[in-house]
Amino acid sequence: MKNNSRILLIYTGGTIGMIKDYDTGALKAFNFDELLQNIPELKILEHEIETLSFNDPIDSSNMNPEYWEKIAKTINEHYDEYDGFVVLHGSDTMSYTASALSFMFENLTKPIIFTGSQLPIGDLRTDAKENLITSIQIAGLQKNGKPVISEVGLYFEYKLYRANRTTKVNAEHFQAFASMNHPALAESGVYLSVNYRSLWKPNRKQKTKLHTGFDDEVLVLKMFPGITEGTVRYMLSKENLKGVILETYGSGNAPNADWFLDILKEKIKKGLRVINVTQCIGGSVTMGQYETSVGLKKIGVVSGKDITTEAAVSKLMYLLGKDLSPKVFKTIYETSLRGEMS
Ligand code: ASN
Repeated sequence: MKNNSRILLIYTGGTIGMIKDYDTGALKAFNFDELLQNIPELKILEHEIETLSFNDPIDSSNMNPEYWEKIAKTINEHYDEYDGFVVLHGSDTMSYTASALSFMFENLTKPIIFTGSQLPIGDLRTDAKENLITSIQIAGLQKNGKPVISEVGLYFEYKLYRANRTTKVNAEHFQAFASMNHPALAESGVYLSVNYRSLWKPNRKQKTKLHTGFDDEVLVLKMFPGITEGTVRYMLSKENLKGVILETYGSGNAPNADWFLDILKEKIKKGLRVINVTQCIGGSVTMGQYETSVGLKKIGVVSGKDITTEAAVSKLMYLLGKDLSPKVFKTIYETSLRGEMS
């Protein structure tokens, strides 16, 4: 018997729908209809599934904010017609896109589940079928007539995560993603077990609102021992640069040499927004814990707390698009908007 969940399956590209190009031997995106023919199981699922494919499926390395907006607008246009959305996406930049969508949708009341695979769906050993079928089931989960998941999730290899907490951590393992600072939202075994306590609680009285107009004048500056004054100055002097994710060591530490702090101070004074995010995949920035982060705090660097770099980039683009004063920007950035920080 069919239950009432209607799911829109959106195909953007990625390994899941790729096939080998016999000339070059490389994997390239292929047609969505062929992809669907490889999953006859879709027809026997209890949910009603409709599909929509982007005209030119892409490897997710070619993703960008314009494309994020396309995905978000597609979902927004069909928001009232479906109970849940599943987005098929390459795994390489899935955490970035899914994080971006989490910021684009304020007061989301339905699931948007991102998934993909490490092996194409046509491959005998593929992980694509389980990822896709369980993602659809998760998107269709209802309790008391309401969706169980009301946030942007990422499902991969038996685990559903809050998307803006994830990072791709392995290029070969089927378990390609990790969420170090937030527990899995659900686990799939013989039963689908939902971790209700870790879910985002939506405010269903508020209307869902789509935010677009991200500002991409940003860069990620990863600290490494030996980085020179010239390099830092050159990067931060880029014309029109508005925001920087400073990937620091450990709990938010960076060189406390005068030249380094002086450049940052000068740029922050001129309006550059600088966010401190740790290079570690788990744990949090705590500015002031070590002498090597006291200076950053003093000059007005914003704390990314335990946000991932992926979520930090899209949160920065999102808030830069809002034209906020430096003070308001700092307060909002340091607040968890969609469960992206603890
Ligand atoms: N290169 C692929 C992509 O991100 C990787 C994958 O999907 N596993 O599109």
